[in-house]
Amino acid sequence: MPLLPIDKHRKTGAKPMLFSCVSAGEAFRSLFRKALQRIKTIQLQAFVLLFFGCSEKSDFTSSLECKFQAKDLASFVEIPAGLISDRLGNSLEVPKFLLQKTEVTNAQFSIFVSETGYVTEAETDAVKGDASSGSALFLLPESEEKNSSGRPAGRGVWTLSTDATWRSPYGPNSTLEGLKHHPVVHVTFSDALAYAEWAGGRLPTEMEWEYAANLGLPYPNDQDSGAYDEIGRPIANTWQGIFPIFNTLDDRFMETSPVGCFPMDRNGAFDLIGNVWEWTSTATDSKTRVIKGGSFLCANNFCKRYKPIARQFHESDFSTNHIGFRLVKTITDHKTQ
Ligand SMILES: [Ca+2]
Ligand SMILES: [Ca+2]
Repeated sequence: MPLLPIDKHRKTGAKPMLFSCVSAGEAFRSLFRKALQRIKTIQLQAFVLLFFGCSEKSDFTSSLECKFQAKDLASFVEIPAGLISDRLGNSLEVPKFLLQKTEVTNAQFSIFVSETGYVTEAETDAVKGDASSGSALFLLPESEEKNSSGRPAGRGVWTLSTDATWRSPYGPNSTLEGLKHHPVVHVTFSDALAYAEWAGGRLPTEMEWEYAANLGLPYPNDQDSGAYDEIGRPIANTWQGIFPIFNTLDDRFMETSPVGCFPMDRNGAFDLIGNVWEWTSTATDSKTRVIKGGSFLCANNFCKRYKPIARQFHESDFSTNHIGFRLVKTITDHKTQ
């Protein structure tokens, strides 16, 4: 039996019928989530969710309305100077800098491409027809319906697709329709650098990103507080449920969400935590960079790397459908660069 009513709402705009563990109210959900997290095996978690925790739900939490406003696009917030501990435990001073409020969107990247003629690495690979090249695409678990793009559903696995590019984020025959304000994906580190140079910004260092994300947490001493509120409600786009088997969609979004749909952090920025991983300029070796923040695929049972302190290494020339980026700008006296 299919487990997921996949995101029909993306096409229709209608509120989705969700299978969600909230039927007895928020307090119950919090207790249920904690109990579920104590159950060690994925199979048993799935059994408990299916038979005790999930009910059909036609109305979604009204507190999670999209906060996106067009003026936030390409706008920045100032992050004050401060100290952070580096990986060796040394205190590192982070000068003040400007942080882009949102992840770079498809609309923004489209302007860059139209003005420069830039071709991303994934697109170049596709032209070459190299079977070993392409961009990584996560195939969603089987569902009753294919999503609006008609992309194939899988069993919650990764595949390599030469047809998955920033223009076709869901793979073959998909388009950017309805995704204008979603973060651009299928971009490599070089693609992000090219955009940054054109836009007059740069990519953050790992420490800058982590410092800003820590400052933005609702509770500075709680690394989970950027993803879930006090009673366990999602406040960032991650994966609720058992990854990669099914997603309860407590946060509404199976994949990327439009930027700014979750609460603003204490810096005035959006989606540092979750939605898409974000490239940083910090290299771990000649071929990899650090990415930060986790994505819509981060679940408590598998990946909790939505914590600001968490880090992931990723090949610089390899793109996926859950990695994007945002820009920062250096503040030098009264000038920015
Ligand atoms: Ca989600
Ligand atoms: Ca993010």
